[in-house]
Amino acid sequence: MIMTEKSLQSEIKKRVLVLDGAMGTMIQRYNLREEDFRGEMFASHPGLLKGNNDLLCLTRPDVISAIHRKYLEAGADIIETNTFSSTRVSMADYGVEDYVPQMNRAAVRIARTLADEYTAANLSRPRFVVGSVGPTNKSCSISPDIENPALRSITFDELSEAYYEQMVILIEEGVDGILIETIFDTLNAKAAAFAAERAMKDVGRKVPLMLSVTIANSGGRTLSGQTLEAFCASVSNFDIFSVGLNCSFGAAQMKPFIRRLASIAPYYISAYPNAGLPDEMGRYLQTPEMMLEEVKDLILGGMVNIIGGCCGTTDEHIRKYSEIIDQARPHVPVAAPGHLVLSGLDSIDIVPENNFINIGERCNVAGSRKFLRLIREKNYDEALSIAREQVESGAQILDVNMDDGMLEVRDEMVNFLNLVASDPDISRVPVMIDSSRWDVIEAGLKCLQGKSVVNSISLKEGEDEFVRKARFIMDYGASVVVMAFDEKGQADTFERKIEVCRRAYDILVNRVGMKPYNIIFDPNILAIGTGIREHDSYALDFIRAAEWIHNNLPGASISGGVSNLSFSFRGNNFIREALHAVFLHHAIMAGMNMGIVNPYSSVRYTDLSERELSVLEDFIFNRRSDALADVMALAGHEVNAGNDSRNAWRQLSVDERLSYSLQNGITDHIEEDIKEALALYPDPVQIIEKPLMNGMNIVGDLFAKGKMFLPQVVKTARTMKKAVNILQPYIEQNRTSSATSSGKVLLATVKGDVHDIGKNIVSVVMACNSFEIIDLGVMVPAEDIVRAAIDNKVDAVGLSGLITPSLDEMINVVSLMEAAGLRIPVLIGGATTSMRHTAIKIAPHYSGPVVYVRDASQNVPVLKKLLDKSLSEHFIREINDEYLKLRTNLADNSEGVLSLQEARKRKPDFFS
Ligand code: THG
Repeated sequence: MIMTEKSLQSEIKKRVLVLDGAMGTMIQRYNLREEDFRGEMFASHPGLLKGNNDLLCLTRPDVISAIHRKYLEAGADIIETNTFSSTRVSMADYGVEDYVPQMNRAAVRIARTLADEYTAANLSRPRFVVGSVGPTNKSCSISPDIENPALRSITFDELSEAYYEQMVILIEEGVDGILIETIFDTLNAKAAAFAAERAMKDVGRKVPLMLSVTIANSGGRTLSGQTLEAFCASVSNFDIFSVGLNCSFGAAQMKPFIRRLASIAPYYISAYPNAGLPDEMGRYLQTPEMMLEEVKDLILGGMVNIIGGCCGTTDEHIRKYSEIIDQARPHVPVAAPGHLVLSGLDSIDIVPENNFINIGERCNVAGSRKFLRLIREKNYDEALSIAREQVESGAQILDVNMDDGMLEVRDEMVNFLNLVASDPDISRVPVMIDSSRWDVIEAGLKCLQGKSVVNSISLKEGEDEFVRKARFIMDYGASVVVMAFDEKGQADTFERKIEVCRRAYDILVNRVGMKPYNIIFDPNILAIGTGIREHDSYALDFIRAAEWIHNNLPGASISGGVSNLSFSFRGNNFIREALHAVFLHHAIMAGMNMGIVNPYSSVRYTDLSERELSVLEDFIFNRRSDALADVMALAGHEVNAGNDSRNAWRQLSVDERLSYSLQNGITDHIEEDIKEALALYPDPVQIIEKPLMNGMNIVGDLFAKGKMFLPQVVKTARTMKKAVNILQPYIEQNRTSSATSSGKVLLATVKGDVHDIGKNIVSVVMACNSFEIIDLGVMVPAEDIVRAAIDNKVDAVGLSGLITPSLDEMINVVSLMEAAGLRIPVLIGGATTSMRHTAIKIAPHYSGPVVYVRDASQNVPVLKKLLDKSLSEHFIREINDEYLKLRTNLADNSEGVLSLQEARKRKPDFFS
């Protein structure tokens, strides 16, 4: 193996490097058949292997090698190994997971040989190989089941283990970098980056770590809902070489996001856009000339260091870049932020000198009787409402604590954090994992895609334990609350507090290598007014310690549990809140910049009278021994809870309220509102079809415009589900004896696609109209759909898909239905589907009716017409005429799809 002395690190300083284009687009051009994918190696492998592009490294290495060569010939400085899906997790779909090591090994060798050949031919122009690592088909932070938002199809550890297996081989075989790409879920990316760092350490060879995110819509968030700022905060612990964007957009649409990323991310910047936006057929039509026009700005504008191509790009596209690459101005990475940035879905800057940060204290089983009761009763909906209300009331971070002897603490933590993650109104803020149990903290860190806070560690069990935990927290990219505790116990006096904090700071910064801004000191807020004389100076000692830390331990934050201060005044909320307000006023002036607080507190410092202030300040500063008595005398004030504008929408009409709940995913009032609506609508189905669908349609529009992001949409769908569940008994009652089935319908999201929100709504609406629904779920292979359609003797099949590859898969499904002799109607729906694509690409492969359905509300009328003998003939003729018109407008319908005749020939064995 030729080892180029020149490394990615040194070359990138000199020029903008060209990354290759898409592998998939190029493979398609070979029109490979099932036999090509199988080769001799998998000749007798059960199940289809066509489409498993990575397998070609083993079965058609000549094809992969030829494609790499084309890109190198076209001027690519960096080629990617054909290993995007070469993990155990993704390969399990095809039953070839045990070949993962072999596949990765072969893939690197093919690419390495070629890159070295080109390097040897021109030593001044070294070529590099980066190991491609995709997101897999599973998500660590998005639930696969709409009814169970806490469910995950894979855990952080499982995924990270699978990545590790792949990466060890990539690194051993000599890649020049690891490219974690098409990141749609930051927790998946963290699992990958974590595995990469471990693999580099174990193999003993460090290579640049490159990340590339894919943005889900024009709102500029990832599919899992994070902003680019939030993403950068989440991965800031890793030693990253470059970060960038790929897929999802053409260069023109990508540009503003690249500019934003380049202005915040302290790394080299990469961009590899698609060949424009896909058309209704899912095709990328930008010619190399057109693409160059759009990419020009990125290359010449000083915005990137690495430029390449994603879906739809070929060697011709990449070749075009070389025309202008010599004039390129490489991006100069910005400086890393010198302060703490935490994130949930959004990011939050924590600058000790700036604003005070409120941390909500109420999701704590030890700090709220109500929260404890809800968790004990497993009433998670209402427990989540507590989280949501705190965020609405101004909590910027959420403290979550499940430490209770009667609870399965770790399970409850994981479950609750997963629930929080599925609610975008809550998960936009970072989480503070609060537990005295280390295993709970470890488990919690593996659930959160954002940059979180661990609460807490201390020197209680000595330095070794402290260092071990601190290292772990650093590896997982969190910041940490350090309590002023040591081997001798809790630091209660000023002197003890600063002694412990100084020592902890020294160990963390100088020995562990933690950035000072990741440290949040908590010098213990302890209760005053207990009647014990030694306690009287606790507030003052905290304030003095805060001032000392602020002046002597630069960069660190200072926090504390504010409500502890007033434990002695339990039962008198006015005194408690007034005491907190005055204490915070002074502590913040001294340097405290965060606090675990009750966000509902309504007493403000400025609301207090002079008399109240002087009494409370005397008490807090321990100025006179009789202050406590005066504080007690302040009792009797009424706290004005204040009915804020948050609930103004409750004044609207019941239709508007239902629609509002739907749009905002609020389930709290659904039950009462539906009860009210039932009195107004004679037929309960109409409540679904009118106010609820109305809300859903608004959601659909906002999503399409990029004004809502996926987790929000999932939440609204969940609300719909809940509403429908409440209505179900009324609907059934209403139907009584006339409850004959309108027909049996099979629904499925096709293979390769995990989206099911639309399908679930369709299912609900159809079920409400007396259709019997068999829902096969998501990622359903064509064979399973056909088999289930036959076994269940269904009257129609509905296929759903959100992403572009689903379009091809739908063709595959109807072809297989044709081969199996089925002629029942097929409904086509989902975000990327269109009437044109249905008419031109899908319908020709099936002799039965194939009907494009625009939205969820259309399925029932369409299906009623299709299944009604007196209407169907006319309706089908109408549709066929329309489709024929569309087809004759576009002669080209031959590329890469099976003809009807071919489809009939393709009878898989299980039909016989
Ligand atoms: N430092 C750090 N973490 C902490 C604390 C701290 N976590 C827990 C706690 N202390 C901070 N959280 C709370 C939460 C609630 C209350 C006090 C501190 C509280 N609860 C009411 C009570 O007990 O009277 C409960 C009333 C009810 O049941 O609703 O006061 O110091 N790092």
